[in-house]
Amino acid sequence: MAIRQHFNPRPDDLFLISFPKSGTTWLKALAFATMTRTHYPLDRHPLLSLNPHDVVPFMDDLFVAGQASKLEALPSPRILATHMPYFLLPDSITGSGCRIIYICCDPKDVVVSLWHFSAKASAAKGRECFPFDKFFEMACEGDFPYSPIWDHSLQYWKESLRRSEKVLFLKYEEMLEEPAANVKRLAEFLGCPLSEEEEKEGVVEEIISLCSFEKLKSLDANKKGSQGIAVFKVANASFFRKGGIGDWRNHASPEMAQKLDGIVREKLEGSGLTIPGVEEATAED
Ligand code: PAP
Repeated sequence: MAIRQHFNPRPDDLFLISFPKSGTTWLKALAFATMTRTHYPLDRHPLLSLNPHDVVPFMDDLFVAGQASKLEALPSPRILATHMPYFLLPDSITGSGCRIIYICCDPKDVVVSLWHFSAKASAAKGRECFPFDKFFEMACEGDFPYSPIWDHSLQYWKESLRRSEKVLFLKYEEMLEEPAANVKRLAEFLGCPLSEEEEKEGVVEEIISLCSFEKLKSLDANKKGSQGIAVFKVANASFFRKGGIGDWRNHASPEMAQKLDGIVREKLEGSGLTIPGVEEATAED
């Protein structure tokens, strides 16, 4: 992979990493808004006219598109994203001491979100989409790009325990529940903590509001246009489908949910990592 050989990290690079459909777009918006809050007034912020994926690029996409030089042209500190599992990250990144923020999400919701996303992409190419049950089964088998989901999260979890000052591990569900606490945590990790004055002025709430699902979904920049390269182009609007948690209940049977939860629980056992929404074992399990 070209990226493994040719990517040149800078010491102040920040990497936003996730399994696809785990809250990537939201994390990009929040990290970018938090980091640039003193550069732009939040009511005239670039996120009002650009999609979060425009302001925080996927570095692997740029390599695949032969546009790696765009990464070199970005001013420091760069915020870059990837879905790569930890073991595939270039050694130049893992050995560099660069900061990483990882976000995870209940795998059941991830599968639903990914299924809708894939269905749209298939429809756009005139192809048929996998039936949901089959797609769900593939997730249980770990038969997806970047999979298995649990291994992806577990590797970054372990790294966050080993190097907590460099790797911050976030959970989508906790961010929805306590956005203010998580924005403050993000700001501290980014080295730009919110001052008392900013807190009094309501900057935290402004960041949350600017990056909220409803706000971003309503913007022209996210209703129109697309992301990706050549045949892999996807509409910006498809990154703002439903938002929130628990949509798996509208797609998967309780038995399917129990199966995936069971696999995830077993794989995470003893690691200390728990994922909100992954149910505790019941007596029948
Ligand atoms: P990606 O990995 O392809 O970039 P990602 O952004 O992780 O996708 O999408 C995951 C979910 O985040 C989507 O869920 P859904 O399909 O169940 O609707 C998406 O709606 C949701 N999402 C996007 N933006 C936000 C936001 N600002 N706040 C909360 N959730 C969001």
